[in-house]
Amino acid sequence: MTEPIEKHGLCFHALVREPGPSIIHALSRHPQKDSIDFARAVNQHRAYVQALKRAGGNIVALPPLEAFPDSVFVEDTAVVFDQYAIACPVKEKSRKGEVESVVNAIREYRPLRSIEPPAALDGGDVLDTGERVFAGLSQRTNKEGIDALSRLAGKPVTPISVLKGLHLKSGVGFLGRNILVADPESVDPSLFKGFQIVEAAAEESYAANCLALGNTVLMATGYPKLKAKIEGHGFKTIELEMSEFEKADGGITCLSLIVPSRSL
Ligand code: CIR
Repeated sequence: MTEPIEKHGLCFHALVREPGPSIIHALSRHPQKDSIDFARAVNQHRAYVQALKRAGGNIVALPPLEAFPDSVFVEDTAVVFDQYAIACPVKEKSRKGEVESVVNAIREYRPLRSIEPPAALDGGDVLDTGERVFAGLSQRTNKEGIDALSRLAGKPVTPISVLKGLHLKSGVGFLGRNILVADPESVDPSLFKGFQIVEAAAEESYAANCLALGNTVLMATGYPKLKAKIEGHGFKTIELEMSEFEKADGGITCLSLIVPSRSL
């Protein structure tokens, strides 16, 4: 394995789930959804897990759930805050059955709360910047879901209309130090008051979904302009092949649930 980048050692758990062969049937509106390659997806997922390890993560690997084609996208099933985690009322019928096994694993690290339908909330719509949470009003998350999140979050929750893409985090990533990466076609950057915005160019919008772990940013490979901008802010980047997950409408953050820990 490549040497760890983060010198301070382990500082978070990362829940992941390797894709099963059924990933070829994942929900998607991507034009190439019918060419998802299972073997390539597994290899890309393994490289992703290695990157999480390099960034200092302790990997919690859940077994593949063949009955659930989208179950590799664990991020959508729960939201993890410092004091507790929330089991998400996911809207898509074919994904509801993913939630139980993820929250059973999270129970180990955080007490659990839940939000009930008709509220709908996917973890991919929850962007936690520490003091403030932004929540996407999207194809998957409704006003009731955001209201319920606001009651539980213990910090201000700002609704943001998602103009393009599946989830809020499809178009916005939080790097830390008050810096956001954003695709201005997916969200109105002026809504993120007080934040410095690193804009993704239109042809690089897919890479706006990136995952900052300390000073290391995991991002999709092949987006040189955004990579240079992120590195210009002092971050290290790890580029990852994401083609098979992109065809399934998923991005970098979708593949893990990060549970910060001080006790490791
Ligand atoms: C879905 O449509 O639910 C999956 N194919 C993709 C989920 C991506 N998750 C995310 O953006 N957080």
